[in-house]
Amino acid sequence: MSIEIPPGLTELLQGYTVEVLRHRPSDLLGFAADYFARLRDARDQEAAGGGRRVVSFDGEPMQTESNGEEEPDRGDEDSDSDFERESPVVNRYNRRVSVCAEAFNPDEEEEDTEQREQLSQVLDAMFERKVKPQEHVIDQGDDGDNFYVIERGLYDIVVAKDNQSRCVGRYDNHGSFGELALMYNTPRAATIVATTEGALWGLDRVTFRRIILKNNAKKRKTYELFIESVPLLKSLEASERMKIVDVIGEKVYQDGERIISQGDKADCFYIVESGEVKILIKSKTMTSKEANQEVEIARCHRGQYFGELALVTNKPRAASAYAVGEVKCLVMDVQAFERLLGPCMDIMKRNITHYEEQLVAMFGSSMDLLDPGN
Ligand code: 1OR
Ligand code: 1OR
Repeated sequence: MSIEIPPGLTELLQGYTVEVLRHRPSDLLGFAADYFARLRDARDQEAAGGGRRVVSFDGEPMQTESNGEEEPDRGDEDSDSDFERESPVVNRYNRRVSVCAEAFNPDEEEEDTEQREQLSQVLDAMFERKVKPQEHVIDQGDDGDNFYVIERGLYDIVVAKDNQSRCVGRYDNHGSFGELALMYNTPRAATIVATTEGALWGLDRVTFRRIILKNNAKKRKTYELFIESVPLLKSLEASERMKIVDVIGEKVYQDGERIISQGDKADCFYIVESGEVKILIKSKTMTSKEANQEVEIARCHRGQYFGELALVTNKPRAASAYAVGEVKCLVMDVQAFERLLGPCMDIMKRNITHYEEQLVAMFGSSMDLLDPGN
């Protein structure tokens, strides 16, 4: 999601913040009201062609756009009386506040440049493909030519086994497919059929391999040790864990950010890489006043997983998940979850039974978390 920051906002807030840090007023709100009122007065005065004060909030001299002259320093110490007397200067030429305290890191810079280059290579190579209902985008058993990202449309995933074709899943207007044959040099593992009119973005095999395989190698280095340490994944073979590394993505959440919303449709599974995630639930059995209040029911830490319940039961999310502090999660889509985590299903189901026991203990037996009505 991108949010457009109005021009001037950063400078405005920076200016205010700096003055607060300088004066450390006890009444923040009063200080803010006064500061911004003075700022506005000064602006209006300037607009009316009046002389501009060239002193900062605390009386320090500074350059202005119009005259470049400095007012003599009156030697005043910082004090709230300055704050009362002086108008803040309204211009973008205020003393610059350093906003970037981070040290310059040439490795990161290089990586950024590389990522931008890769992205532009991918964008250059991508082509649009329109599809009609019943069109096969991929046929199981074929050699892999392209990888596809869904722009829109519904697509069934059909797998033939023992002479029987079975629809094992579906993409609903987002996601991507066709990576397996290209990554592992294997025949197409499934047939993908459009069930509506749709549009896809394709990427050719050569570009896909050049970029994705390189990134996969990097991902293996980054996540291999962590993935080996995740208790849920202990029962997998080393090669199966590697495939998990190939498909995972990383998402970062800020303190308080919602990761999962109770009642939403589910399409991915999470493993906590760092930070803490709290799980909150709204009980429907409570009175209407209380019904919207969330109760914390669990916390997940590094190496623990969440978001499996809705995928296993094929129901909406049973609870909400929020970041506590900054959180990094590894995320896997439902198709990869079903394809790769089959061997861990018993462990997850056993833990789901524990949720039910807890639920009964917390809310009484009248509420069934796994009932779709809830
Ligand atoms: P591909 O290049 O093999 C078919 O071409 C694509 O279907 C495949 O890459 C995946 O992107 C996508 N098993 C195999 N392939 C799947 C599956 C899948 N789901 C999506 N694809 N599943 C296991 C079926 C036994 C998961 C079903 C939800
Ligand atoms: P999900 O896909 O339903 C919310 O999305 C996630 O919260 C859920 O998967 C679980 O991974 C996670 N009851 C239900 N969901 C829980 C629970 C839980 N704990 C974690 N999640 N209980 C807590 C048991 C200690 C029982 C409810 C009182």
